[in-house]
Amino acid sequence: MSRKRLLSITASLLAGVLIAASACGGTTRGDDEGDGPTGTGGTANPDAEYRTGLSFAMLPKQVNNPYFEASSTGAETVAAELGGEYEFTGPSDASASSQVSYIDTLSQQATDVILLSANDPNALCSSLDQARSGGSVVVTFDSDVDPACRDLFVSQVDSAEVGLALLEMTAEQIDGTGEIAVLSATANATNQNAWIDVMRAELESNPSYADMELVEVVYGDDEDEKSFSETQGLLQAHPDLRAIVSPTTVGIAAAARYLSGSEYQGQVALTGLGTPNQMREFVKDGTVTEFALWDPTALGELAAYTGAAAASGIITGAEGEVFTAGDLGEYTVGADGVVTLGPPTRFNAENIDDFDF
Ligand code: RAM
Repeated sequence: MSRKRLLSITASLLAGVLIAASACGGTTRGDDEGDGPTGTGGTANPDAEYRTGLSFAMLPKQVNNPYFEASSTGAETVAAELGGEYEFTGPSDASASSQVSYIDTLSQQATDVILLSANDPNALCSSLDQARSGGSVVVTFDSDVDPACRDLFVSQVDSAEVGLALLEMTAEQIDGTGEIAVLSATANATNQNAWIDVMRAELESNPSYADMELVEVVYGDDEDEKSFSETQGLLQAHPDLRAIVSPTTVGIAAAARYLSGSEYQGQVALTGLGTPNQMREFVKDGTVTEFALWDPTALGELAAYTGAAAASGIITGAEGEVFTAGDLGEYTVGADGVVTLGPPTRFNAENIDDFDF
């Protein structure tokens, strides 16, 4: 029996007990702040208060990435608002094996809420299982694991929407014709792979893209230097390349730097997902016309609120549960424990100066 199924049976059995307890004047989970981590799996109490004093840790794909630093700022603000403790910790390379020991340490520290952007959908599962059985709530954000290995996933934008936006921007910049290539992050990244799958499916099925061909996907591993040299490699291998799509903030910034100093500037289009602060100079010098992203700070905030809501018993991760994430407003848990932030924003010469992240 899957863990989810077991939890939902346990939840139904507990429901009767809890209803009886509250009829007798029992307290909400939000009242007993002194408790250790609770994990999810009980019955949601939408009227419970957020617990204070929770310990939060954000474990990104890798540190030293402005995207995750922005998410961390958001999560830290929420932890402070809720009177909790906060830690940002993780490896300098975006690999799953490097993330394992960080999860194990957080598990030993009995961290209440672990916010994780995963470098692999399956490789972290046994460490995550251990953390959860010790009482930690595990919320993935940005890049998910197998849903059985976490409590909830805070998704930036629906994957299909990201894949479609990437193709749409590409088609607009090359008049829907010619060879395109993808410069991705790591080969196992759940988020980038989901977006690339959507792009491939759409290229095959949508007649508007019949004249565009995806000739290669390369991996810069979310490392600046590797992404830079993979860009060079793509341009050398495909003399007819019209566009590079890089669905990673590290990749697109490195590719832009390469293009801006090369003969390909203005000849080969570059689009994808980037932070306005890293991309501003390349929009201004004409290397890049348009790219997109969501607000990574708000993503970190929503992840922290989601984890706190689960650790406070406000939600359990079941579809349809509703909670309020501070000023971000009300969110509803979707299928498979997914909470979605919202649509991406496109950045170009007209609006890039309005953003600072
Ligand atoms: C990089 C990471 C992250 C991704 C963004 C768009 O910072 O790969 O996971 O969501 O790019």
